[in-house]
Amino acid sequence: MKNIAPAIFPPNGIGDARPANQGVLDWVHEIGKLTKPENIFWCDGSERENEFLIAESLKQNVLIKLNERKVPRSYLHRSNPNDVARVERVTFICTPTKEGAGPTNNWSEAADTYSKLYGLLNGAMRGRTMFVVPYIMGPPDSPLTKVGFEITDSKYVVLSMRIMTRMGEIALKRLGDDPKAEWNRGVHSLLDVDPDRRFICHFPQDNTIISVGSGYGGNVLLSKKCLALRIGSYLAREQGWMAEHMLILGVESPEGKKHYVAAAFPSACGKTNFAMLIPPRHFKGWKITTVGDDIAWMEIRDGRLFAVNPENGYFGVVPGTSYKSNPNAMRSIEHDTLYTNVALTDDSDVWWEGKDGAPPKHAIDWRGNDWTPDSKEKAAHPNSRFATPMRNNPALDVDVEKGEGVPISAIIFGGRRSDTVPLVYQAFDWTHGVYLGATMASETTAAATGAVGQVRRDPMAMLPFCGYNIGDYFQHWIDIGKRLTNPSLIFNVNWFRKGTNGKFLWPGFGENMRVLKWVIDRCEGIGGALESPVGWLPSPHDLDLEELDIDHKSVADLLGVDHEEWQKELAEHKKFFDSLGGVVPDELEKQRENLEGRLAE
Ligand code: OXD
Ligand code: MN
Repeated sequence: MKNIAPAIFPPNGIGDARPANQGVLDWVHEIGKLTKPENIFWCDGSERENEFLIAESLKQNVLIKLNERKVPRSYLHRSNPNDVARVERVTFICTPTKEGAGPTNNWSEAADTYSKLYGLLNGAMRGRTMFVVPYIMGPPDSPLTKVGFEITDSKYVVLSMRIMTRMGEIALKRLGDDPKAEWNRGVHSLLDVDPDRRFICHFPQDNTIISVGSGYGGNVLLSKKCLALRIGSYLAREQGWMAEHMLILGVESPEGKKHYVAAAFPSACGKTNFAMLIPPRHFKGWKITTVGDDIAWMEIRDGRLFAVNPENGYFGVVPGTSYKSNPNAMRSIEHDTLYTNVALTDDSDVWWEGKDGAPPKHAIDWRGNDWTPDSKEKAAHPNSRFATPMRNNPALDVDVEKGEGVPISAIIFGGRRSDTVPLVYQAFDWTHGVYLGATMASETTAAATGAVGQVRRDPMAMLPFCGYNIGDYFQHWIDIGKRLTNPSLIFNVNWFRKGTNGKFLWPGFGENMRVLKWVIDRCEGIGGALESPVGWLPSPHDLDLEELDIDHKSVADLLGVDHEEWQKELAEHKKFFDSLGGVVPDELEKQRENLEGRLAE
């Protein structure tokens, strides 16, 4: 196998932070014996270690240094062109039985898969350095916080993990030396980045992840989708909490009254933009703050949901990000940022489609080829990414490190739908809200490989991330509701509805504040609404549309519930539930019948 990650040799004092926990030492020894690396590098997350790893990565062309004046302390990484997005086809939940993984996951039997993967890992790190990355997910003093270890042969992974998680000493401290303590085992090897030898496998019953053959973020930063969502959702059900694909934001009124909202949108549907929203001028004095942009871990306290963001950074989609679409994201990625697969300008700045200003006359595209505005290819890959520490975000919420989390007043589901689904509506109650989440659908994006723009059901935006049987996951949601005496209100939004001319009806971005304001009004018990077959709908007067350039017809179209479209939608709900082969809880089947009844009235 070609050695695409040659070993590095740290000076004394770097790479030797061996933990005291015997369970970890035994596991690292076992994986070392299997993968046969040149040496083992125990990461401590320090600045000195980071500088050393960056210097070595520059030497090995894993990173390109960007213009220090324009984007200080920032770097560009190019992944293999065959490896640019999450690959759901080769992502497996490896429970002992197929039923454990359920109808929506690829399943592969646990014991067989371990043997196959151990076969691939045998000698896989020869001539390479094996890095051991300790990290925690969650604020340091949260009861929800989990410890993970990722073994990897990729320097890019180590550098990214340092941004995306709280890495190093802090994890060793949290773990302590109890060999029976709970911690996640993650093994990653690039192998030779061959799509035919690429597998992302989860063993929830063993709290273990093995990912081989990829170097792309979502497949290899094992803290994120693999631990915080797939394994996390499994642990959450066992332990009575929730791990969700949700942003968390704070909304503060001019009077200083604050609510927190969690929102689940599928990948690349604007979670980062929503989490960093800047209200339009009309909403003077209102403030939006970010707790998280992708993942929420929630537990019940005093009959309410409280949420923490388990991550420490943002791994966001770059194209389309501009001072117009998301000024806070732009400020966040102006420095200390690790870019992947964007274009490089002649003065070592970064560029992507949708960035402010004119395109450069010449650049090097994401594959490393010359690019000009006349080129047919995109300069930046549509799924090119930034990894940036959350402390870079000017709108970071003050309570982001709070161990007990923030109370969630409202949960919002949403997807990309050109038709049928109104701009916003509210569920009648928690179980109806679970139905809205369970039947959510969205047009597919570039975040995963495969066709773009096809409507697929994506329950709670968790289709690619639920680590167990989706029927049990729905039931878990229903059961959580039964334990809540002060449940979050549940809403559905759709920023992407189009008019008959094929154009978006709603301006989106900062103007989404108008929808958020209605959500908050409903939480405060002051927002008006009309009862419709699909849920509580705002009338045009209930939304604050002042100083917005939008005509009556567009507003009516945005808020309309078209019976013919909804009959089709209902049939799709039934088709989806039926496709799950009998795992859908009766309470949700009943919700579907109720909707059918309301539409027939
Ligand atoms: C992500 C995704 O990277 O959902 O957040 O794909
Ligand atoms: Mn995501």
